[in-house]
This record gives sequence, C-alpha cells and structure tokens, in this order.
Amino acid sequence: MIKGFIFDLDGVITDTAEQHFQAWKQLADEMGWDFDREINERLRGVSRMDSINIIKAHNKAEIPEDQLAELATKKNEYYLASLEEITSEDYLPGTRELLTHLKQEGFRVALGSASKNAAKVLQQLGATGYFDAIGDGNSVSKSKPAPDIFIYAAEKLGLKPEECVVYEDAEAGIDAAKAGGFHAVGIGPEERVGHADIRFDSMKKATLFEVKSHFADLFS
Ligand code: B16
Ligand code: MG
Repeated sequence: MIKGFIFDLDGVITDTAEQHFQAWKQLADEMGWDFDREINERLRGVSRMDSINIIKAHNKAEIPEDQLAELATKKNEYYLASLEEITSEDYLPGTRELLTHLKQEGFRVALGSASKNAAKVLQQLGATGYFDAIGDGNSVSKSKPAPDIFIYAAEKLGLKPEECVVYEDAEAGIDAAKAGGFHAVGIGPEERVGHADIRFDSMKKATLFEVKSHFADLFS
C-alpha cells in the first residue's frame, strides 16, 4: 500500500533550473567558457561537482581539482544570491495543491533532492511545513542515479520503498527511483522520463487523482 510521497525539488516543486543556468552562465563568462541552455539541460538533477565536471569536459578545460571546487563554490554564491528572489508565487503550477491534498489525506511527505540548498529553497517558497522529512545534497554521498537519496528519505518517513511514490523530472532521478524499488512518476517529455511507471507533461497534470487512478490497487 502507498503511504508516502517523495519529491525531487528542481523541476518538480519549483523551477530553479533558470537560477542555476544564470549562475553557471556568469561563471562561464568569467572563465571564457562556452555554456548554453543545451548544456544546462544536461545538468538537470546532477550534483554541483558533477555539473562543473560536465562543463569542464565540454570546454576541454584543464583545471586542477581544488580550483574546480573553488569555482563551483563561486557559482553557488551567485546561485544563493538569486534564491532571495524566490517567493510563494514560484511553486510549479499544481504543486501546492498536490502537497495540500497529500496532507489532507494523511500521506507522509519527504523531499529527495540533489541540491545542498534545498532547505533554503523550501523556506523561500514557504513550503517547509509540507515536509515530514528532508533528504538533500547533504544527506548522502552517492548522487542519482544511485537510489541512496530516496532510500534515505523513505527511512526518515519510516516507510519501505514499495510504500512510496517518487516524483522526478530528471532521467537519472527516474533511474534512481527504479533502482531503489520505488514507484516512479516522471514529470517531463517522453525522451527524458518515459521510463517512469507513469509520465505527465507537467506537475499540473500529475494530480493525486491521476496517480491514484494509475496505481489503483496500491491505494486503500
Ligand atoms: P546545488 P534537484 C538539482 O536539483 C538541480 O537540478 C541541479 O541542476 C543542481 O546542480 C543540483 O540540484 C545541485 O544543486 O548546487 O544547489 O547543491 O532536481 O535534485 O532538486
Ligand atoms: Mg529535478
């Protein structure tokens, strides 16, 4: 039986992809690196250090590991400054309604994000109160597609993976959910999250009603 829901942050609760893009772009411009929205798309759901390694490889840049970490910290400072502008207006459409329904129906709710800034983003949105547990980039060392972050979140909820539905917008996030034995809801296009148990184009369509209809025999 399904008792809990675990949500990714960027691309599911809110769209911080734009702020990540602007922060990486600022760093790339300073470094004289090539960086555009196409490369940014490859950073979806990917950890900060993995992200800078992707950008570095794309630019064939040779940078020692310690300097690379400093540059990632610099990007994070730009990103953190931009988070100040996030407000309760910035939920993805449908998300706040879904979180409200889940609370009303007594489901357990957790976050399972790769971001080390997840708590700050939830605070800016005013969303902290919806979550019984937070799993973020500080919680585990192995990032998606490893299932560790979702297993961590489920344990915090006191639930088994098969009792939880995971909402994810990234290819590696769906891989992680499936590897851990979770029920996976994909948010986004077929080519990205078509391997989820059920896929929706947007959060607006991924209502509790739709998910309950799909997994009908798993809800009491
Ligand atoms: P930070 P998610 C991910 O969020 C973003 O999609 C990804 O672009 C970012 O690099 C990653 O968080 C780490 O974020 O630099 O804040 O630790 O989709 O896993 O919620
Ligand atoms: Mg995401």
